[in-house]
Amino acid sequence: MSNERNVNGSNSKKEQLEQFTTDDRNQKLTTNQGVKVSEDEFSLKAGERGPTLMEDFHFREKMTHFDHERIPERIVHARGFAAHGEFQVYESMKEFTKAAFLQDPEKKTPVFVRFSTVVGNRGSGELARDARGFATKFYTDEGNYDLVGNNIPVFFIQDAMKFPDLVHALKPEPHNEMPQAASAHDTFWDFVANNQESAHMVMWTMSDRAIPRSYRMMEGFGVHTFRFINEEGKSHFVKFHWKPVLGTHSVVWDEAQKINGKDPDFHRRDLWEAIEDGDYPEYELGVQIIPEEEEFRFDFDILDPTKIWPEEDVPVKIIGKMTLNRNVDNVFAETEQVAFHPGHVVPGIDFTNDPLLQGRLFSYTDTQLIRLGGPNFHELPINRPVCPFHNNQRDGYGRQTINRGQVSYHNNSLAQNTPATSTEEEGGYKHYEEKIDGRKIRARSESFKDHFSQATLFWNSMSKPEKEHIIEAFSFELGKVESKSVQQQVVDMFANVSTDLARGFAKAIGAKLPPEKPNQVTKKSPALSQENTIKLPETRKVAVIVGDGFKDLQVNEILDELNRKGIQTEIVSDQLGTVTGRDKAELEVKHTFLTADSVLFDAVYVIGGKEEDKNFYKKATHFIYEAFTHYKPIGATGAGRKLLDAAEMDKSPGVVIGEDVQSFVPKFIDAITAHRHWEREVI
Ligand code: HDD
Repeated sequence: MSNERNVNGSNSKKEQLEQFTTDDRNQKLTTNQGVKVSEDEFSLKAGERGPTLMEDFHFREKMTHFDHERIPERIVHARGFAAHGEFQVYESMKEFTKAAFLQDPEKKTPVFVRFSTVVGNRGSGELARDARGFATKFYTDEGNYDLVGNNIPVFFIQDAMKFPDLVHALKPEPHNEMPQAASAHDTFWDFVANNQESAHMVMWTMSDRAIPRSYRMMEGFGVHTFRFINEEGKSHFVKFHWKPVLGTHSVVWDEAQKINGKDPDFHRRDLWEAIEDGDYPEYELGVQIIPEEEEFRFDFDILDPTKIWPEEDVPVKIIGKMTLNRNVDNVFAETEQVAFHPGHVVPGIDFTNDPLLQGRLFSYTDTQLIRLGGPNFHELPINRPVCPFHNNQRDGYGRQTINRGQVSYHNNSLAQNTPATSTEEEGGYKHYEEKIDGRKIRARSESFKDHFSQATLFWNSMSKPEKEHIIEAFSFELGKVESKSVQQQVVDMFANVSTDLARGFAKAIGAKLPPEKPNQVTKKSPALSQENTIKLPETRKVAVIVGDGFKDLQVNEILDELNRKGIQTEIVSDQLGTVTGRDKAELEVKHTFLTADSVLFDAVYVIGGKEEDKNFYKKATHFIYEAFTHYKPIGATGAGRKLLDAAEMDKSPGVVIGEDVQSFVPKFIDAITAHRHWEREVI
């Protein structure tokens, strides 16, 4: 494989991967030793009814390989899905960083992004209430840079020392391994109440952010404060953001739970299909930058990973765009074997003393050693840098590189002291020379001790429906907790955030209400509310409910208009095949009421069928009503209107009744663009 420095950018990773990619179609079946196989169904036996023979090398090889197919799943973020893409900076970031991939707007850097849930195992449902991992590997010309972030900008704990405790509390309880992929259980909430630094992140995980509509519609955050270092060696503090071009959107909790049953692969399917359809997911990269001199200007410690830098105080500068444009060829080889590490940095990006980040810098390589079975995981195709790599590391399980020569040490004279180190000017990584003067101490800075102000800031910034969702989420989660004491501890803890919040869920779980008192913090950050996000109709999925004998003459025109706007329409009926209208128009049915469900769509468009077809209308009504209770846009034309009248939905916000293309389509598109209609009264 080529080990030459890549100059032309965008496809360098693809080209590299192609050298390892094989297509077994139209090939002869062989053993792993390349011997052609004559028979692949019957083991070699002593007689037709006799025992299998040891000498059957084909059987033994096939079975042994199968027996060893599984590797340990990730201790966290086990359930994930990934795609390839590219990143391009909008303008040179030279002023702040010398990182080569952030200099040239013409340059495309290949990326590989893995999205994940945190808690559930590899086969768990994807709509769990949970943070989502958002890990990006940039294959830069100076080596791999990994931005290993989440869709929530803060973390549960302030020191990596507590990570094993957090994960033990969050994972299924050890005595009965329940519940799967859920934080709604005693040990998690016991951890929360007894580790109050978690307050801010818990606010996020109880919010709509924890049940995204799509990986394409969630933000990403590097969480920690990192450093940008420029050519002159000057350092700026930086936080990284990914902003989805489609805006940040969520589903509702009842819907999330149903999706987990109807389609546990909902998020991966959504990402996969979008890429297959050419609707490439896009995210803009944003940075918040604080000059070194301003480190202590804020009422929080910028090294504390439980704190955001409110965007209104430190604006997010948008500096580039990432486009995901290629699905993987093989999930195991790529998505499962990719190894991320926040310590994979390139010159121009450096760390800070955030104690959570510092601990992560140890953990990620360590976990790959067990998960990927040894120190050579960097040689796996997906993990290889696209630039050359040479050093004196040797051997180990699964070593693939054949290093020529007798020398594998430094310093040496036999190989003229090569591979040689590089000066900073030549691109050698030099750690930022921060002055450190301290005593060894196990302690936490006083400046990390305010656990509630930003939790209240988050609460204050929510819209009314978002606040209601948070109260419902706490009520659900604590309603599943058995210990009354833990329930009460959580109520008392969140009374420090807002007594409206704590009293709201205390009532629902029958706990003692804390006394009402005004919030300590009154500040809001509008950027935190999803109500203020970008709203676009593109790639939204509409279920079109139609039965045989439908009577809308303009159906095809309406569907065409919606499709022209990038809205996807899929016909749902009571049987597969085609449905025929009164005017003989035909529509191809994609799903039946059995194989599809309203929770899998963003909106419903009701055309209806023959009026006397009671069975069709019964199923259609259930479908539509469920979408209605999830605040989804609903449109109806022709006989479909009667269905909405009958269920008294017709006058509700987000319900669009139309006669013809001109009056119906624009209003329905607006309703779809709005995503959900929270002002709707749902009984
Ligand atoms: Fe972590 C995986 C994100 C704190 C230890 N982490 C992992 C992944 C993401 C994150 C996205 C999955 C990467 C992939 O798709 O392969 N982790 C975070 C964020 C954190 C965080 C945003 C806080 C800001 N993590 C954190 C701490 C530790 C770890 C404090 C331990 C000290 N994380 C791990 C790990 C994992 C991991 C055990 C499991 C699988 C892996 O690394 O490759 O090492």
